[in-house]
Amino acid sequence: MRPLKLAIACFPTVGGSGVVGSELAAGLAGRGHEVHLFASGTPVRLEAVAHGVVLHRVDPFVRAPLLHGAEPLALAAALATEGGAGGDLGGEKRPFDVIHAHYAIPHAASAVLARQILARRGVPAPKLVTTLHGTDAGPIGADPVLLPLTRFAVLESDLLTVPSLWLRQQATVALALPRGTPIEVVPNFVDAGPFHPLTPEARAAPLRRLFPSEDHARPGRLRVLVHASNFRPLKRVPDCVEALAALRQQGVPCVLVLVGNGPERALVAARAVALGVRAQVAFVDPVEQIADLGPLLGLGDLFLFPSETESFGLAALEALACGVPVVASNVGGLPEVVRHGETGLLVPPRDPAALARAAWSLLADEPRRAAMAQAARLDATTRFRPEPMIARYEELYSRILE
Ligand code: GMT
Repeated sequence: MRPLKLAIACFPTVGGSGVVGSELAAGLAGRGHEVHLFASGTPVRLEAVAHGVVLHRVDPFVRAPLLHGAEPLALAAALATEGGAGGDLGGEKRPFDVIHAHYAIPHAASAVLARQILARRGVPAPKLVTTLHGTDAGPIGADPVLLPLTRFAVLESDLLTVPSLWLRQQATVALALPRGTPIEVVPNFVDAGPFHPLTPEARAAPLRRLFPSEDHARPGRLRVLVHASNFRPLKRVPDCVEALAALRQQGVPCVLVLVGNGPERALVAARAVALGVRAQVAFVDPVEQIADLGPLLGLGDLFLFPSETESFGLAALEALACGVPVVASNVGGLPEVVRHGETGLLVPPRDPAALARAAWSLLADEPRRAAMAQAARLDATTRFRPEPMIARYEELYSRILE
C-alpha cells in the first residue's frame, strides 16, 4: 500500500480512546505512513510509543468572550491548515488521505468542518473514518441536545468503526441510524510487552511500600485487588471498596490498589475510612507519579471492574494481558473481552455483594485462579494482538480510498 498522509484526532486523557489513538498512530507510522496526531495535550501513552508521529497540540482557544473555549473549532482549523488549505491558511501542504476521528463528538464534527474548508480551497477532501467509543453513542452523543449533530457527523463519515459488537448495536439504536448503516467492529488491542505477568519477587517490594502496615511475611498470603479507571461515577469505584471491606470481614487478608484519578477519588477515600479499610486501600496515580500501568496492574491477584457500562473496557484487557483474572460487571462490551468462567467472572452491575462473592470464589480457590490467570494472558495476547488490528484499520483506509 502506498504511504498515506493520515490525521488522527483523539482526547489526550488517560482514557482508552486516547491510548487506542496513540498506539494506532505509532503502529501506522511504523508501517511507513505519515501520521499527524491532533489533541489538546500530549496523550499519556504517546510519548512512550510514538516514534515518527507528528503531534499537533490544538489550542483549546479559551479567550474572552469564548470563555468556555472553542476547541472543536480550533481542531477543525488545525486539520484544514495541516491538510493543505494553503495560502494564507498555512502554506502549501500535502493533503490528508484520511482523517480518523476518535469520537463523533466533537472530533468527527470538527473533521466534517475541516473537509468543507478544504473543499472551498479546492483541496481534495480527505476521507473520514469515525470510531465511536461509547459516550458518543450514549449519554453524550445521543442526548437530544447533541443528537442532530452526532447523527450528522456519523452519517457524513465514509466509514464507522466501533470496538465491540455491543457498541455497534447500541449506536445503531441510540443514534437512530438508517437500517443497514455499515459499522465495522475493530476491537481494541494490547501490547504484550509492557503488559506482562510479574513474578512474586517483583510484586513484593512495591506491595510492602504501598501497604506498610500489612503482614507481608508469608508470601502469597496477602491477596491484592486492583482497579484502574478515571474514577467517573459510572466506573463505580466505591463498589471496589465495599467488596474489599466484605472480604476482610470474612477474614480474607486482602488489600486494594486503586490506579488512576478523577471526580470520585475523594468520595472513594471517604468510603474507605467509613468502612474501616483506609489503610488497606492504596491510591496510585500513574500520571502524577510517572509510573507505568503494566507493573501496577500486574500487582493484582484479581482486577475489579464494576462499571455501569463499558463499550469495551481497555483497562480490563490490559489486566488480562498481565495475567490478572478480571471480575467485572456483565455489561456492554465486557463479555466480549472477559470470557466468563475462563479468564474471569462476570457479575450483575450495581451489586457490590455479588462482586465480593465472585472475588471470594476465586481467592478461595488458588488453583482455579492461577489457571484463569494463565488463560487470561494467553487469550488477551492472542485475540487482541496489536498487529492484526492496525493492519485492519490500514485495510479499511485502503478500501475507502479505492
Ligand atoms: O471510560 C471512560 O471513561 C473513558 C473512555 C475513553 O474516552 O477512552 O473509554 C471508552 O473508550 C475506551 C476505548 O475504546 C473503551 O475501552 C471504554 O470501555 C469506553 N468507556 C465507556 O464506554 C464507558
